[in-house]
This record gives sequence, structure tokens and C-alpha cells, in this order.
Amino acid sequence: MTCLPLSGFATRAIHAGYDAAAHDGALVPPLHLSSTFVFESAEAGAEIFAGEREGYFYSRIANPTVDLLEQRMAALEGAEAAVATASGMGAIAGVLWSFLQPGDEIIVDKTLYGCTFAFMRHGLARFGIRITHADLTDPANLSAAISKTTKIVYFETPANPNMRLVDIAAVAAIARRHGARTIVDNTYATPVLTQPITLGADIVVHSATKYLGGHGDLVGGIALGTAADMQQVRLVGIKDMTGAVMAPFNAMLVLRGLKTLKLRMAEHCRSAVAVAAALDAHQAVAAVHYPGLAGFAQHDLARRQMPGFGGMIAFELTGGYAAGVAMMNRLNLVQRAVSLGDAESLIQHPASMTHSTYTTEERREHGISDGLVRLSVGLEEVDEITADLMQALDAVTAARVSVDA
Ligand code: 3LM
Repeated sequence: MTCLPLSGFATRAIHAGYDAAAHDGALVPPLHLSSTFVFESAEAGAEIFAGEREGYFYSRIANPTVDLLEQRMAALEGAEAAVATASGMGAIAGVLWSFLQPGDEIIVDKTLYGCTFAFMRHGLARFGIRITHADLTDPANLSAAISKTTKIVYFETPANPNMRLVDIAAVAAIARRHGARTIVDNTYATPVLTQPITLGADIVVHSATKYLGGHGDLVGGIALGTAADMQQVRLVGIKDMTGAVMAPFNAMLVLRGLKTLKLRMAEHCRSAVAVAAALDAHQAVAAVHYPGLAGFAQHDLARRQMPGFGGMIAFELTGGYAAGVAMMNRLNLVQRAVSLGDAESLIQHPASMTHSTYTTEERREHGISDGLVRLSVGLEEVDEITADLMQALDAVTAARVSVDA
């Protein structure tokens, strides 16, 4: 198994968009903190504002450091252009506000990150946009649900938190036939494992807080797509509607993270395969949801669509929620924290944390079980990650912690 879908990826992740000779020979790109940019004349300023002349003028619209990150990410995702944002939610909100009007419909998969779900259900819906959930793991469900009012088809693959996969090419083809844009949240897979635009999607969004940054020291996001779509996101969704622009310092941290993205993803994938197998073999574990396991319901799609299976695992204990809590409290190395894609292994309980924006009823309807535990496999020694999980599971088994405890 390899995590490397394209030759040249690592080279682009380190060099794309930057010429040291144009920056006094600086190997590392300069950090431009300036919020505003000086015009050589009043006329030049007016021309830049009118879009008749190229140039930076204010960092809510564009900034040279952020611009480099946008170019580099576009080179990794196979996109024409990108807009970096203050957070993953900033990217999602900025994109959706740019393309939806009252009366439009958006079809979304059943499983979404909790705040994306809340933004759609409690945010967009208040402004007259219809949110329809469909199980997009079967593209036929999209064909059945899509209509003339559908403007956007939106999903995550793998989905947070239960790891469901969507066949990007099949779903994007149906959406395109009906004139709807396909938007994919590629946070879990990263462009190392999937490049949705090359498979027919129109727009990709990311939480750069996760694998792209990779070190748990920033909050950021990015949207990618055609130059025309990204211009609309920049000037409508970000400049005027949300103002959710990425800070230059954060762009610099993401640029640093990207240099090791391919290496890090290869290790996350390798370790997660081993950890998933160990969890699967433990008697206290009722189910492991990991695309790399032969028993995973969509294992064939995973093999076709992802050259590596990623670093995220979801699992359920035979003792249910009580056992999950007891296990989490016995961990020494794996950290109890939300977020994902960091060097540190992180564990959390979606029903009470990342997906507490769903009601209990909504979680049941959307296939997010209350006993589910989510693990982001980090970059520590894999034997030590596994040993920590195994000792915690052994302790739970010995104490017979269960739903009835
Ligand atoms: C989390 N997720 O722990 P930011 N899309 C996906 C995500 O997982 C996330 C976002 C978008 C988590 C954050 S929960 C309080 C912590 C697939 C974030 C939003 O706005 O950068 O956090 O991205 O699952």
C-alpha cells in the first residue's frame, strides 16, 4: 500500500509558487504581515480597485504570504485557484454563502462534522435554503433526490466521525448532469489520499487546522476550485459576507506543515492500519470503522478511491458508552482532545463532543451511534500507541464496564 498518488507531489508541496530569486534569495518565503499596501499613485490605486491592474491593496482581499499558500494548495489539489480562510468553518460558510440564494436546495450526505451540520440546519435554513439529507454512500439516492432547485451537493469522504465513504466520481457526475456544484470536504483524506477535483468535484474545502497544518498550532481553512468560482468566494463569501480571511502568520504555519504532508500521511496511514487491526482483535471492541479493514463495508471503494486509508479510526466497545468513557480515562499516551491530524494521538467521544450539535434523535437518524469513540492516530511509535490502547481496553474488560455498569 502506498500513500503517494502522484509523482511530484512532495516537490510541489515544498516549492510550488515560490521563487527565492524574487525575494532576496530567501529560502523560506517572507512573512508579509502588512494589512494594507501603498499605491504608487492615486490613479494606480483606483485601477487596482477597479480590477484593471494587478496588485495587493488590503489583506482581507489578498496578501502575498496567504497568496503563496493558496497557489501551493491549488497545485496539490489540481485546482485552478484557492482562497485561504480563518478556519475550516470559514471556508465552508464562505463557499456556501457565495453560491446559494433563498429557495435553493442543497443535498448533503447524512454524516457531517457537527458544526457543518449545525451551520446548515440552524444557519442556512433560517435564510430560506432547503437542506435535504441523502445517504450518498449509494449514488442512486442522489439521482432520486436531486431536482431543478438543487444547486449544491455536499459531502465529506471519509466522513467525520463514522468513516463512511462517498464515490466522488459517481456522485459528481450525477450532480453535473443536473447543473449542481459538487463540494467535497477533503479534511480527512487530504490531497495526499484524494484529489476530488481531479475526480469531477467542483469545489474542495478543508479544515487546515488538521493534517495540512499538522502540528495543532493554528486554526485555518481553505477552499479550492475554478478561478471564476474562487473569485466569487473571495469577493462575495469572504470579503463581504463573512470576513473570514486567513491571517498571514497562519498561512506561514500551514506552508511549513505542507512540506512534510506526504511523509506525515504515509506514517499516519501505516500506523492506523496496525492500530485498527489491534483494536479489531480485542474482545472489548464490538466494531471498528476503518476503510483499510477487509471487513469495512466500503473496503472496495476505499481501495479504488484512496491509495492509503488515512489516519482516522472510529470504534465501538461491547460495553457501549460507559465502557468507552472508562477506556478513555485510562489512557496515558493518547490524549483526550477534539481535533485531528496532529502529531499527538487524540481520542474523543463524538456524541458528547464534536457531534453534540446533533440531537440524540438526529444522531440516530444520521448513523452516529452514541457509543462511538474516535481516534486520530498520531506520529508516536506505533507500538506505544497500540500498547496504550490495549492496556486501557484490558482494564475495561477486567472491570467489566458495560452499558449496565
Ligand atoms: C473535530 N473538526 O474534532 P475548523 N470539516 C471537518 C472537520 O473535522 C472540521 C471542520 C470542517 C473538529 C474540530 S470540534 C469542536 C474540533 C471534516 C473540524 C471545521 O473550523 O478549522 O475547526 O474546521 O472533528
